[in-house]
Amino acid sequence: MNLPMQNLEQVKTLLSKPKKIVITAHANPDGDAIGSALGLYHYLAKQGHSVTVIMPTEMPRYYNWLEGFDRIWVYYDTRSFSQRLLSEAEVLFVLDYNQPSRVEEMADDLVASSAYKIMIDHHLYPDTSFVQAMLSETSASSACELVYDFIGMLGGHEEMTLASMEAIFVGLLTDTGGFRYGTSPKFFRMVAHLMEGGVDNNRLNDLVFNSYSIKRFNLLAYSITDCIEILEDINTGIIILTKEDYKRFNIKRGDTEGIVNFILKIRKIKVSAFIVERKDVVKVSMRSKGDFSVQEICTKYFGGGGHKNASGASVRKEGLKETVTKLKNILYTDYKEQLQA
Ligand SMILES: [Mn+2]
Repeated sequence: MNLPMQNLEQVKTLLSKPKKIVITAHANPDGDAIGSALGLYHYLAKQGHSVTVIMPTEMPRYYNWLEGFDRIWVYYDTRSFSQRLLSEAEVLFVLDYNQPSRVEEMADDLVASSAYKIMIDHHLYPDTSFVQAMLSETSASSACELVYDFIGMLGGHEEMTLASMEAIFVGLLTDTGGFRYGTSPKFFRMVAHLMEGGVDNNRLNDLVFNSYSIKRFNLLAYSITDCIEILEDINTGIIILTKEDYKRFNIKRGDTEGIVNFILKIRKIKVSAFIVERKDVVKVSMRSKGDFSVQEICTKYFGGGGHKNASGASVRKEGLKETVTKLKNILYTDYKEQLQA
């Protein structure tokens, strides 16, 4: 099954000759952002294009085994070089995000680039004003699934290299929590094709899920022991980390990825929140089970966004304590019945 893509014919014509291409994904890149970027990178490079990947902010080191990881530029560290790449690009990919604000300080240079911009994403409410072509499907498991579909639309499934397939497999693994959420028969057909192409599911599972550093493991243990508050009456769990925790554990971007999911392992818990205090921002990430939409809460009350069962927001107005209190008030006032049902 091929999803419809806006302006596909235009994109095909454009990519029929070698182009200068820049691939971008969202700030604080996760497995899906990195996987979709590298999956597409390896495919397009093999087609003869000159391709570079730029991430807005620091990359979590635990994906450094992926082929091409060391060739990714971080805008934050290489600003003038990245600016030049963005302005000279003829084609620019927007992967796993759909608003310029999701690339933080890179947003102005991204929007200003005269490149033909192609969005491939699975989040709600795409901003269509800054792209010329779009493959946006909220029912897709991941941006990686859509990049796989996109490569198929270009007729390239049989030409994918193992490096490309492995990168895409990583995003499929991480955005579905190890093939548990958001899957479909079509999803598993894609998994089957990637495995037939040589992807080792066991090896990648270990690399992705069983590869905590001791520091990260200790931080997880501390978070779920000392920093958790369980609101049993509304089936909600909240983990809160302060600036001091960040210093004490020398927490780097990526170290906290996935902690919010652990709260959902508790029976009956419907909603989890992970709230951390950083330099001048409080970050909220939320998860939910079933029909409860944390996307509604993050969008309506905290100016964030995401998916129904996985959303987040950056809060700049309120501090850590105020944010926690605000969230509890919202849950008890507007959602109590739904959470107790
Ligand atoms: Mn994603």
